[in-house]
Amino acid sequence: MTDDRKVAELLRDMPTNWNRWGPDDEIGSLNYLTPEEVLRGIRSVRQGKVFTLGVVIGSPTGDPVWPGRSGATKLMTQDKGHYLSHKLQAAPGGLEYADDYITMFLQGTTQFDALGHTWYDDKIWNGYDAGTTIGGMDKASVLPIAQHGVVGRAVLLDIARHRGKPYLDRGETFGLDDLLSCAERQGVTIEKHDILILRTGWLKIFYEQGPAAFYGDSFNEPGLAFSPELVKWFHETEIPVLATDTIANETTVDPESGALLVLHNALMRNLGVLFNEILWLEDLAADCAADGQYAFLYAGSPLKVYRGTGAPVNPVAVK
Ligand code: UVW
Repeated sequence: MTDDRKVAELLRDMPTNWNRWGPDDEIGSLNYLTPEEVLRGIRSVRQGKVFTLGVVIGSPTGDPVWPGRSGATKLMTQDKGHYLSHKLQAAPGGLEYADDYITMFLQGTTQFDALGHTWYDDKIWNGYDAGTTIGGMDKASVLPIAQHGVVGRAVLLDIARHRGKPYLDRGETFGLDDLLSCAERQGVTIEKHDILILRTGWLKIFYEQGPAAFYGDSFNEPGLAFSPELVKWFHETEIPVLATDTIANETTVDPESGALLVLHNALMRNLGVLFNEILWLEDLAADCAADGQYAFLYAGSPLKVYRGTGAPVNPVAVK
């Protein structure tokens, strides 16, 4: 079998949600998050504690990004120096101001992938032709997700803590059994339509040990690994969103087949599950371990980028 057939073969008998919400759908499993589901999320709020889950953009530390992308560049177009060195006149009343701009990969920070972001067999989410991605995504871009907003009950599964380590190792994988045993140990029930947030601890390596330790000789993130049972469970549990503290939400290379990012296709392309990536989960996870509350309200929406393949977000968790 040629390499480019591997994913198609692996996923041949796997479920899809194509056409479940009609031939024009562009938000996939976000359809599960109805007003009733938002209220279910609100009912999970117990203490009023707020956690923001976005990473800092454009700091001197740099930004953790998928290989081939680069971190944000942030530049001042005007600051105090302009008034000092160019003898600019302050506006009437004494006003001076600072301005800046940023160039960045739209997926170069905490972000949502558009549903059409990855594909195989020339078809993206809902069966749209992959040609619709040329020159900007005509179909299943990040914009419809941004217009809808993402709000619901979320459950954090702290896989690293469950395995008794500060972070998972390079390429370390876990599967459905681990999700279920972790939930049981944490005393939390994963309910239908829950937003699933998985902590591996992996992002800490970038910030605590630096990019060289994070990328290593060959980039291979830890994370969920494909199995038919896992995909069927996502389908049956009708999970709308998968969020993690890794760049790609799944182990980079599937250990069984050697294929790249299989779950991007099995879950995102085929089931319409939204991928929210590169979350900062350390503070939230420490708090959940301390008070035992692993279910909470999640609210986030990517920026409204026209025809974008993804867009930054700073999600908020309210416990
Ligand atoms: C790729 O774009 C390959 O991955 P991600 O969705 O994690 O950004």
